[in-house]
Amino acid sequence: MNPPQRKRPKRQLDSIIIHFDYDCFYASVFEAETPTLRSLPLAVQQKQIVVTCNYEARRRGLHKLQLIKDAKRICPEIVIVLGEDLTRFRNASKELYAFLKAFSWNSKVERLGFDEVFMDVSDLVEYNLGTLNRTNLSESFFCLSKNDPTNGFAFDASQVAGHTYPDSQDKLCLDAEVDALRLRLHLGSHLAEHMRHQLHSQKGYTCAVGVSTNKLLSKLVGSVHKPNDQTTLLPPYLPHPDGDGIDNVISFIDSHEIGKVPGIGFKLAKKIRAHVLGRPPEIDTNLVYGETKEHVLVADVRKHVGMSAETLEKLLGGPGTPHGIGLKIWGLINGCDDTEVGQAREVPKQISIEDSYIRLDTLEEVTKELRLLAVSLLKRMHADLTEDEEDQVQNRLEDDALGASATEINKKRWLAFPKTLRLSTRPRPPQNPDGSRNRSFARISRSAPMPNFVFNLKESLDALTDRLVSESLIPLFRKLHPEKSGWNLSLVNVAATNMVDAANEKGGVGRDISKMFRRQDDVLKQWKVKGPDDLMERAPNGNVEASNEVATPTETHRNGSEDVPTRSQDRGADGDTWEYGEEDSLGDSFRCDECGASMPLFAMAAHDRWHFEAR
Ligand code: TTP
Ligand code: MG
Repeated sequence: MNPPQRKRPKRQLDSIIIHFDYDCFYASVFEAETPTLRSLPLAVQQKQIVVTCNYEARRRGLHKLQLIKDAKRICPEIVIVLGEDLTRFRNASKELYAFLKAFSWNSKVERLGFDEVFMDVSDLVEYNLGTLNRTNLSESFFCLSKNDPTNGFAFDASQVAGHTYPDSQDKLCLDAEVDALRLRLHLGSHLAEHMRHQLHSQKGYTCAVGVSTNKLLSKLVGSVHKPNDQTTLLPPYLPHPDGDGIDNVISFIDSHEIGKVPGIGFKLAKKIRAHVLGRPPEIDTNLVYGETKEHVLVADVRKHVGMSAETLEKLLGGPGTPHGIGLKIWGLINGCDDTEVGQAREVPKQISIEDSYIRLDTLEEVTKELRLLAVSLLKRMHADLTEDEEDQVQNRLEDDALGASATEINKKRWLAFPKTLRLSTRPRPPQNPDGSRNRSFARISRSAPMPNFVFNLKESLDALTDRLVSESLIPLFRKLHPEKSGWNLSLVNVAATNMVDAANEKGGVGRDISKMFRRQDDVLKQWKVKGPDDLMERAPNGNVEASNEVATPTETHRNGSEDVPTRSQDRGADGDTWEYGEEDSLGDSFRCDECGASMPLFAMAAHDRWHFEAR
């Protein structure tokens, strides 16, 4: 028997989770815009890198994160499109997310990066389980709407839709007592298939889909059959009481390299591998994504002498890692993940815009760049945080009651107010005596209350930008870099954070623009600051952050870009732990100092190696 500390964590088996991963996402966005591209080998370029390519190109030997010059050599007929501007990907991601979300009853639909979505469909499955005719499972009907019993599709509940792990397609024996979990997974798989087909026929996108009982397993199992396919992890999910303790979850997860487990990032995997091997593993420099030559499988880790949550805590815990990391990782390598699928949000948690620079070291240049970033930020705030007025008449009535002219009413209204403006920079470390320079991803930041004037929809963008730069961003910059010169920045980021839904504002103030301007001073009064110096303190991670009522402790490390949830780590992220819902800890895009290519942090190590090899 296992010693008590090796006890396997308990698995929660109540939920049915579907994970969607759009196939070659950036390339698909271009294909959706221009369908004739579908039959051609297509690569999306950012600086000198193929960030992704379609399957036609992959058939001809191209792959993600390849140098453009190699791609051209291998496939001279390759069609290359530029993917530096993320707007079209962001928009497509939002559109597809909205499409999938429309199927949800409980709104537990969470985006991860631009191209992955988790859905908790437990309620839909449970409802349909209740209406099944157990004596005739093969002629079932899956109802998609509680209000309309005809809205749905016919399906065979005795079978799984798509592939399974393990690879068996036995029909459920109708006479035998039907395993309840298996039946729920069947239903989940049919719903997944239906949604996949709808996504394809109505939006033109294909994806790889996984169905299981938690986020970890659904994501992992979804990548078993790629592209344009789906896989369901079949029960048993618990070991047979008299058996050897191996169930499908364990046998599935055991075969993965430790660094491929979502939530076990590059650094954690490195430590675990070294612990299990008793030495650092050999790195294969020819492999992309920082893979190792020697694979350390989950099974090797799980069965390693003395392995337990406590051992992992001792090994991985310490400054920079959250408390309970051992238990969390022990859970993951046993197939347990109790992270909830996040509730759908109407508005992003934050909006941030950034750019990176080979050299940025004068105030004049900084001012110019801040202006460009401020324009983008304001445009994004308008695009993402405002909506068209639907109820003009109602507003007019209210407006008249307040004694204002109806003509003042703007056609847009704010959905949410970011209450904090944050400026972050990444100073370039000084040169070493040998002329080399250490790579640093450390950002420093300062925050201040978002000035009220930015919410004025009647003011011109130019005027708002000027004020934002001169009244807020430059002062923040001076606080961040008090020295007149001597700094050299490789990145500048401006962000609107601390989002408060307008609908949650007292009395729904924010839903009505005309009232908002009359009351905004009241609404935002609590965020007013007496003197910026009062606000600053050193955050635990060494960053300088604002600490007014606005800032929450977690914000000190929430520097990052986009309203994009965390990127997946399954390609060897360079981060530590992966919290599914935690935005932007890995969602940042980083730019290579050498060629300026922009990429997620996880691609940096591989990218560096390419430079090394290309020299
Ligand atoms: P991925 O999911 O890694 O790739 P993909 O969706 O293109 O391909 P697959 O079918 O294998 O899932 O990344 C999603 C998008 O992120 C991808 O389309 C392009 C972008 N991306 C970058 O911008 N830089 C990178 O380094 C990588 C790996 C991806
Ligand atoms: Mg993908």
